[in-house]
Amino acid sequence: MTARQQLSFEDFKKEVLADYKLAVISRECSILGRQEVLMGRGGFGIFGGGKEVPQLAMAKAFKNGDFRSGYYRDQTFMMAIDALSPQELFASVYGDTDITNSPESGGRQMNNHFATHSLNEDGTWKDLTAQKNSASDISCTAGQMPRLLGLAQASKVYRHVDGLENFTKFSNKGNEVAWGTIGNASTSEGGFWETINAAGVLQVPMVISIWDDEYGISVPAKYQTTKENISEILKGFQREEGTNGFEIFTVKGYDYPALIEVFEKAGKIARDEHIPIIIHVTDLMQPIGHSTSGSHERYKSEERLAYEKSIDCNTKMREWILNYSITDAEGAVYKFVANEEEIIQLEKEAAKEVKQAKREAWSNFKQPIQKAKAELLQLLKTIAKKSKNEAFINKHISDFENDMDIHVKPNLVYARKIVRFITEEDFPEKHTLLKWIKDYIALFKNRYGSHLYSQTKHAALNITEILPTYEDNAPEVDARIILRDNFTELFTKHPETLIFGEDTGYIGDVNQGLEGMQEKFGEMRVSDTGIREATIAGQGIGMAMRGLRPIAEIQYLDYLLYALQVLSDDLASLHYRSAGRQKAPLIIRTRGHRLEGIWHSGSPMSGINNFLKGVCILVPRNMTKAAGFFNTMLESDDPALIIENLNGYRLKEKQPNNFGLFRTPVGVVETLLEGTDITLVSYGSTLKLVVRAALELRQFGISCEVIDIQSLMPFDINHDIVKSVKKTNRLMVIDEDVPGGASAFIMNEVVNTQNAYQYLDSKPITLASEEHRPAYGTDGDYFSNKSPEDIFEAIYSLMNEVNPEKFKPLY
Ligand SMILES: Cc1ncc(C[n+]2csc(CCOP(=O)(O)OP(=O)(O)O)c2C)c(N)n1
Ligand SMILES: [Mg+2]
Repeated sequence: MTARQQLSFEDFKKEVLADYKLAVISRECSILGRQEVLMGRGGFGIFGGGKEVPQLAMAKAFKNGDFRSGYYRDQTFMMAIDALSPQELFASVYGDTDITNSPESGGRQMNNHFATHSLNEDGTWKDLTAQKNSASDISCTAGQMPRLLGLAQASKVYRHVDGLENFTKFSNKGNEVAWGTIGNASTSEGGFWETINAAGVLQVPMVISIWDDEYGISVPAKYQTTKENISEILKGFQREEGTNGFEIFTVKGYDYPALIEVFEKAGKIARDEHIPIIIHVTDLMQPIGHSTSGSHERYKSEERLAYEKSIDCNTKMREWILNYSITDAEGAVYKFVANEEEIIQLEKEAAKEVKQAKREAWSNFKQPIQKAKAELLQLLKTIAKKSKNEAFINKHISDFENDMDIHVKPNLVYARKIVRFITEEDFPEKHTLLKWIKDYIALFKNRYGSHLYSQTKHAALNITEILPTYEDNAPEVDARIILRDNFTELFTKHPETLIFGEDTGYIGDVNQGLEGMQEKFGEMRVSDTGIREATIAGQGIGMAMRGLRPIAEIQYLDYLLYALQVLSDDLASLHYRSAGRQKAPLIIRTRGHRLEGIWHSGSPMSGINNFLKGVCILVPRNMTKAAGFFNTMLESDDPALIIENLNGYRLKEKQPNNFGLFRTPVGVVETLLEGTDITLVSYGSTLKLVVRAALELRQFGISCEVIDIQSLMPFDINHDIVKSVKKTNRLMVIDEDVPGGASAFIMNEVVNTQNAYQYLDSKPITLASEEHRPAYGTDGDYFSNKSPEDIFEAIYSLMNEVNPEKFKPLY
């Protein structure tokens, strides 16, 4: 061996031993982490034991700028890319809410739901190309797949779209790979298959590793996977001469050198050629079972457990290290370790480091809680002495002192119980206590409650209104033209915008709101996709996480349900679950409400509203308003769902002359008609009917004030509706959702949150659709949704109750 070869052997040896040590550290974390939970120091624990070695290999191929989209088993990988320390792992088991201790979610997520920070504390982007990135994990099995597609697609966009040269914080010419990980059993989920097919079509730089331990909790492969072999059945996706498709590798999870080779190769193909890759990593196992919720001895046989032990990747790597020996031409022998003692030493060190990390994490978690408890006890004792209820207070103090529970909660429970005994007294310490409680609650409300929406100056609520302007002789045009011309302006102004969906590209959407745009902006920015709403949403989320401004089109509102899991579990929770350190300002464009038949007329707004807390839900009444929302949201860093009116594209609207500039404000209502007898509140397509009914009622002496909500979430932030009710003293909410749906939400906002109840002289009324789904055709609509006649009569009979002399019964 030459001196140089010797040196490189020394480097190699160092790397191998460092890798093994990390594998041991990671395993120790799993074992001790589980113990901590079983001792009551954490609510739940799930760990990455049994999957250490392949993750070391994945980390070697993972470069700055790359993204991981994975699941709870990946702690070794996260440690290997330096994005997780053992101490941080334990902090998240304890649920430490200090984000410096638990950077992955600041205590909001279960442990091992990893994330790196894409955003600085002030919400501005970090340089993602200068760090190794991980999207924030979600618990839903395979839920990480749809976004993986978008994370990978972003590289393709950055490589091929002109005008993105300045986006250097996000990409270096599209040389970034998105790495997915998924458990074998989770490949049974639809999201996995949809992603695989879409990635094969799109040809994006994505490497999916399947960690195969032949189980999904207690359910073995024979109930999960056809032929019990995922790479076998994926073979049809293998690319061939002249076709698109995947490269597929299979490798044993304990074979360290083979794993390194496969991951290097996969990374290179994906990075250079933008080809998606599947790596099926077999022969993995679970040394301590699935999670702390159970023990696998319950469902695995003795033989199975013994077999698993025999393929433990850490043990196998250890054996490989011990047995490794090469002899050079001169007969000199090279080994990683001289004897087993050396390796035992390394293992002892690793175990010691983990113990120390655990101790520090626990002390960091417990110290502020105990400090608060000590302060509080001192204060409570003084209060007890001064109070006439000393005996009662002392009982609580003594319970508090004996309570060994180390959480924030007991501090508040006892303090708040004691407040009840001093309501009639007044001394300085009482006020100190009241302030202490208020401040302590505020601190943790913020730690647990911040960042559902953006808190930056780009938050949707901070983007102010700009009205559309018109030439004197502005023509009335088909409303879809207004959308088209506005999108054209936006796409010219913002090279980072792209739009995609079913029939979105070549024909420019089913209603031609994008007519001619593909020709103008290219297939990469205005594109058709397969019929696959979940991954359309995922594409949008992933690309938005990498600095692009995607508009994902869901062809009809009713089909949003296919994407709802992704939008709810991933998009809506992203900013919140990462405690404001990741964002995906995705805009979802769709069209819905009243048209023709069960799946093209639905208005399932209550479901959407409830599932998408964290996303702006915008319901414009016409296309000028809709275009204004697109303009607003592109200035904002919040995500949004914009629902256009299906029956509005061919209606005439006056053509503005400030396309791309006028903005519809989020969270602000608009009064369309002023009136004095009743406030009518509605949104979307229904508004036209409400206005018609209101005008007809005018002829009969009933004066209606009509308010367009425009934005279901955030809702009427200026509380303008209650101002109207104060004047009219009557309220009716009209929509096309089911009874008790969005109308109940609106009623609660107005009557309860805005306190309109105190101004009401009549029962507040909701007028929604029938409970059954909207039936086909003109008459189906008439008997499913509320018509202007229904609205007229409902208001008229309310006025009949108020003044039966003036408003004689209709029937
Ligand atoms: C959509 C969904 N269904 C069920 C669960 C409950 N669950 C959590 S992990 C798991 C098994 C996953 O097995 P596998 O994908 O093989 O990963 P492993 O834990 O074996 O690494 C299940 C059923 C979940 N988290 N999400
Ligand atoms: Mg499994």
